[in-house]
Order: sequence, then structure tokens, then C-alpha cells
Amino acid sequence: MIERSLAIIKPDGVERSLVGEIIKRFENTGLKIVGMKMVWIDKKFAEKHYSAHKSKPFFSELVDFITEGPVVAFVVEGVHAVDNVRRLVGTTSPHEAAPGTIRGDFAHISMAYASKKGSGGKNVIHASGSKKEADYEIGLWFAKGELHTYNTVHEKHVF
Ligand code: 3AN
Repeated sequence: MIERSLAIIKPDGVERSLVGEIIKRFENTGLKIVGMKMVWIDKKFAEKHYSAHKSKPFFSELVDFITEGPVVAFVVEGVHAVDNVRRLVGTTSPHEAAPGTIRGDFAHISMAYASKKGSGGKNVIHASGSKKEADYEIGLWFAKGELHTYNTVHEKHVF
């Protein structure tokens, strides 16, 4: 039941100085951050990250957008972490994301609008969609030695 999931604050989130605000939301829930880094990925790496979307019409926009600037990638650990992270992040298209979620609070565009504009869909953050996706993405973004095992003071009451 204890899982790990990958979240990535995309270039729009970093450039809008939302890093602290976003990380705080994860910490508030008691999810444990076990790895974190700022990286400016290249297109080859982005294509690997988005390999499941290769056949989508917006694939090249996705790759262009995530390589536009540095991103902050982090791995969180906790009970049902994959679902819990998706819940914090909100639905893919910000115009449908509930208020209180990261996408709902910090964006409002629709993916239809992004497609029309030819942009990669600026929805602030990425989160692994399933346990399988999380395992693949964590392995892609982090070396074993970059992920840490430690205790937080919350564990007595939150886990
Ligand atoms: P999520 O990131 O919520 O798992 P996916 O996996 O359906 O969503 O899509 C991957 C990424 O592709 C989204 N984060 C979003 O930025 C982008 N995207 C999805 N649909 C569109 C679209 N119609 N036009 C442009 N970009 C899109």
C-alpha cells in the first residue's frame, strides 16, 4: 500500500515561482519527499518521458514545452501515493480541475484551447498516472542513490 510516485513541476510552474507553494501542499498531507532535483531536460529525454504519448497529435508540443526551461522533479512516498498525488494535482485539463487542486488553483486553460494554440497544455505539474507509470518514470528520472530512506516526525500520526 505504501507507494512512490513522480511529480514534475513543469516550466510554467517554475517560471511562475510556484515551486514553494506546490511543494508545501505535498508536505501538508504528510506524503514524504524521498528525492528532488531541478533539471533542464533535452528533447531525447522528454521523448522517453512521454513515450506513451508518441502517437498523439500534440506529442511534439508536449516535448517542446517540457524542454522550454528547467523543471523540478520529485518523488513522494506514502499510502496510495499514486492516487493521492493525482488527487492533489487535479484533472489534466485545468478548466475541469476542481478548486483546491494544484491545476484548479493555478491554471484555467482547456486542452482544447492548448491544441488550437499549438501549445503543450500548460497545466503546471505532471504526476504519474498509475503504479506502472510511476515505476517507469521514477527509474527514468532518478538513480537509486538519489532516493532516500528516512523517518519524518509525522510518521507516528500520519502513516
Ligand atoms: P496527465 O498529465 O494528467 O496524466 P495525459 O497523460 O492525458 O495527462 O497527457 C499528458 C500531457 O499532455 C498533459 N499533462 C498535458 O500537458 C498534455 N495534453 C493532454 N491533452 C492535450 C491536448 N489535447 N493538447 C495539448 N496538450 C495536451
